[in-house]
Amino acid sequence: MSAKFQPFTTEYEFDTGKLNPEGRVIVRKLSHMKEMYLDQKAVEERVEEDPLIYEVYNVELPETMAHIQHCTTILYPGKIGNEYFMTKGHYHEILDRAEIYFCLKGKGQLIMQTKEGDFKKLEMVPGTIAYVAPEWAHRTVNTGDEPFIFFAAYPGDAGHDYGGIETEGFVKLSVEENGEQKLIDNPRYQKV
Ligand code: S6P
Ligand code: ZN
Repeated sequence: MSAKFQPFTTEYEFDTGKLNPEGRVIVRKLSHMKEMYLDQKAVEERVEEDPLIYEVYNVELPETMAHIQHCTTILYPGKIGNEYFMTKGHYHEILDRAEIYFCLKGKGQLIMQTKEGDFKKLEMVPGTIAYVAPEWAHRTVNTGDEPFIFFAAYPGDAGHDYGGIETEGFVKLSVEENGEQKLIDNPRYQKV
């Protein structure tokens, strides 16, 4: 048999959004991202319960440019204070690596920003394919009342840079006000 990396398939489970085999699973609860929500009083009230915010099911592949990483994210519905459940968000460690998101279930937003402070929001519903262009940090937000599930594919060597986002946050926050979804300026955002 050839020494080449062998082709293979992974099964997407339509009812749960998980992969089979599950691969490398990342589980993020509120306690893993406490500082990222604006309303720190609401965080303190919920942190003992420690709600599950999202899970990522990653097909395991070498982290080299030759490969295409792919995974599903299941982002659960809920809010901390009036801020919707969201992913941490990141730049790619190699900044100019792009990514494709394909929404499979539920509804949400893909919010993005550049290091220069540009901001962009895309609405995602089942069937939406979103292109995260090179150099844009990306975070997803569940604005619905069921799990928001999407598939992602990106270059194998992209890596994840959470550092900047953890300290500066995103330009805008996605919140519910009087039963309506709104984007508000993030008072903690500081352009680096
Ligand atoms: C990876 C891709 C997604 C996210 C996942 C969780 O480049 O963008 O798979 O990793 O949605 O988000 P985060 O910001 O916690 O990695
Ligand atoms: Zn990414």
